[in-house]
Amino acid sequence: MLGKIVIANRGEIALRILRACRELGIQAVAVHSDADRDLKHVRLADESVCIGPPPSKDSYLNVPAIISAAEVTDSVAIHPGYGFLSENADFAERVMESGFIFIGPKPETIRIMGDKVAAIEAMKKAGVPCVPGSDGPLGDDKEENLRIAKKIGYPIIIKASGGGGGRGMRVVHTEAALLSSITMTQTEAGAAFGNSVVYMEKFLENPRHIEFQVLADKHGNAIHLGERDCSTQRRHQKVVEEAPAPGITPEQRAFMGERCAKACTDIGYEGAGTFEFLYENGEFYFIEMNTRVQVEHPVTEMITGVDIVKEQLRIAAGETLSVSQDEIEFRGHAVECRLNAEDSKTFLPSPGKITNLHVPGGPGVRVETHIYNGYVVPPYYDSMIGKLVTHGEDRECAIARMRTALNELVIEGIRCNTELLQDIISDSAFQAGSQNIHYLEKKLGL
Ligand code: MV4
Repeated sequence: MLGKIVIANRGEIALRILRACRELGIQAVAVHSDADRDLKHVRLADESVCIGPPPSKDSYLNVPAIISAAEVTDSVAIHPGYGFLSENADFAERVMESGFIFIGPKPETIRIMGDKVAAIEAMKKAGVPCVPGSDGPLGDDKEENLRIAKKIGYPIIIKASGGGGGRGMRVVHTEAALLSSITMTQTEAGAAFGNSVVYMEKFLENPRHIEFQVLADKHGNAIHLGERDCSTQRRHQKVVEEAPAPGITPEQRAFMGERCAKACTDIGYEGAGTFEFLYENGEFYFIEMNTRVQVEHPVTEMITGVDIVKEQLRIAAGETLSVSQDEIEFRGHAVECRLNAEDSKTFLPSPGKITNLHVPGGPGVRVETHIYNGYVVPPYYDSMIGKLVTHGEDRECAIARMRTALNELVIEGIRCNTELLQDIISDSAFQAGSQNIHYLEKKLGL
């Protein structure tokens, strides 16, 4: 097993990674900004190193500072968590060149998945179903682009190859708007991502966002852990996630899961990963792959019993996966609510001191948070302060437990989005499991 690792992240995921280290007997180094001296995992870690002033660009994105921290503490590996440097291929490369293990896929794999045109091409080749589209980058031939769009059929969507997660996209409804839309998306993409390559896809009007979790080791073994439905989102920020996805049959799960696992072996994938799909009219269409552990990984852990972060650590250490596909059973249903330090109605961030905290409990309730009574939520970072996860024998039970858990939750001193979450969980449309990617924004009247 790994001797000592650096946790290059903050908040709840840093604590989650620390707990996995504890279970595996791995020593853990917390790296933190000046604003994060009082983080729970910093207190609990074996060692801690301050890597810079509060702004992320000077601390959690400060590559030399993070690598120095690994050097001075005699660490052997770096876990990037999610966000920050987790999907930065150059960072992964620098980590390896400095003699450390990057806990994640190979830099080349991260680079391919960061280039959406390359990712789609790799997935098509591996037999993963993709959205009908331009089969590669758009060129400058106007007639050709008009012909491609006509063949796909309007509406179409133009996406930046360097984008992803909702950045750099434009929907086009008519032929008249196509050429100027391509030019505008190329210009914006060049400015935002330093890459003006764009591609075209059929625009799906009312899809669900369903993603498959995979694990792959360095010995050619790859498995899937089923899917999650992450359709309940606002401005590309997920709010509630669940596993399994309502209405997906065991046959669909096995078929798509096996496609994803096979794609992993085909491309030599190593680590935990997520295949993102749009799901409409009974069909899955691949859009992107995430090469990191995701915020919503706990719902998958709850229904499979597999500890995804421990698997990441084992894979990085060169071990084989601790479970085979035959051993994976899907049990019950899990729901996750993201707790954000923000106003339920205005969504304005609400940093500050937590003056009173009561966390829920009981059967099937899991709380993933770094906050504690007296903790001051700093204003510099993402507003997510934790996650409430419930599990039950079926979806109704998981939802009932979530309602109770949200009711029990008391966070005073700052605003939290608890009311919004109660509203969603109590909504008949959500309870029916019929949510698509437009559900929440429509409900909020946006
Ligand atoms: C799409 C789409 C409809 N059709 N692609 C947005 C985030 C990025 N990951 C891909 N996105 C979309 N791609 C086609 N061909 C609609 C979206 C989309 C979306 C996707 C997932 C979750 C939330 C979303 C919200 C708006 C648009």
